[in-house]
Amino acid sequence: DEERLNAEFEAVIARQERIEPRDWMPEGYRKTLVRQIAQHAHSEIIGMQPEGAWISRAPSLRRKAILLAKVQDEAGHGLYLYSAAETLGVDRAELTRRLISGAQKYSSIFNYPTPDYADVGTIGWLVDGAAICNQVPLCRSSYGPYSRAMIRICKEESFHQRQGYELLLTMMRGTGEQRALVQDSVDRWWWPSLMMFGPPDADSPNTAQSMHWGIKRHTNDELRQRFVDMTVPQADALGVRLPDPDLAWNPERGHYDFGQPDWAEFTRVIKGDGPCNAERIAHRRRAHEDGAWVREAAAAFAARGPARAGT
Ligand code: FAQ
Repeated sequence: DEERLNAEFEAVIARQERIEPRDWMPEGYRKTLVRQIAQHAHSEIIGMQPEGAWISRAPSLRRKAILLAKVQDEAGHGLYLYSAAETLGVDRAELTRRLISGAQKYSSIFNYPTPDYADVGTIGWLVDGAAICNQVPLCRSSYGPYSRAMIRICKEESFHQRQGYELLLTMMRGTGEQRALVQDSVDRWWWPSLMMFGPPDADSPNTAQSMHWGIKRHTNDELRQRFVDMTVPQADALGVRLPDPDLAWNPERGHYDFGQPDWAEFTRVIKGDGPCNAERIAHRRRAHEDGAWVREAAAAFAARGPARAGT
């Protein structure tokens, strides 16, 4: 019977149709989706911290309003994604516990510090730029709730990317000191942005199976190349230098050649030993504990059930 169900599942995948929550699915497919969607949700929630730190110090009311809206969008993306994960039979509270205990990962990129306001612009330009590159193909992911969540998320991410680029353009039109801050920020974020796409294909244990299942549509290296090709002309227009001596147009390939990030650093960061891992998790844990009374009150209110209609 399982064989027949699996054959039906494989046929849906082969026809590029969607798997929905009530459809039969192999356990490995469910597990891979929970892992990827939860990691993605955690990234959005932890990703609020590096930029959130600048809300109270943004240089104008306009910049503060923009940043507040962006960070709020990220909270919304996290909630969307937790809801998508819940359709696979996992509990959101449990996912949060797994994040706080270190049992589940979040993107390496959010373990780097944001010492300058220019970092807000660079995160928008490079980090949201990389996120879009990675996530637009996920709008065609084989799992319905995930692919649909991605459509709205990508629209908002592309707005975030433009606001980051506009911020950097403004600073590049400013003083020499401002231009130097932008360059320094780009120097610090370039390599970590390339790491967002995951390890090289040869070292990526999940890519082949995830591509077969249509969860991922491109390999890590394909998307990293796409990001570099998209970003180099934007860097030229901005007037910043990307910190890679090997970066050069290759007319035969029709792509830019580029150097490799420090993969040993990547491994350290995803194992918990990056510059800000401890701080990010401690902050998330504190926020979770501080919010306990809100969850208790909400649960008590919900438990009153239909009676509350009369109140
Ligand atoms: N960081 O076999 P693969 C955002 C792990 S965007 C940490 O290649 P896979 C928006 C991987 O989980 C950022 N861990 O894995 C925003 C696996 O470990 P595991 C979030 C990483 O899944 C912008 C192991 O390494 N976006 O938040 C990373 O096939 C600005 C082996 O790797 C997404 O999550 C990494 N960079 O491919 C918010 C997109 N790379 O779980 C605020 C959806 C790999 O077996 C501000 N996810 N690992 O223990 C994906 O597309 C995929 O999961 C990849 C990894 C491509 C990230």
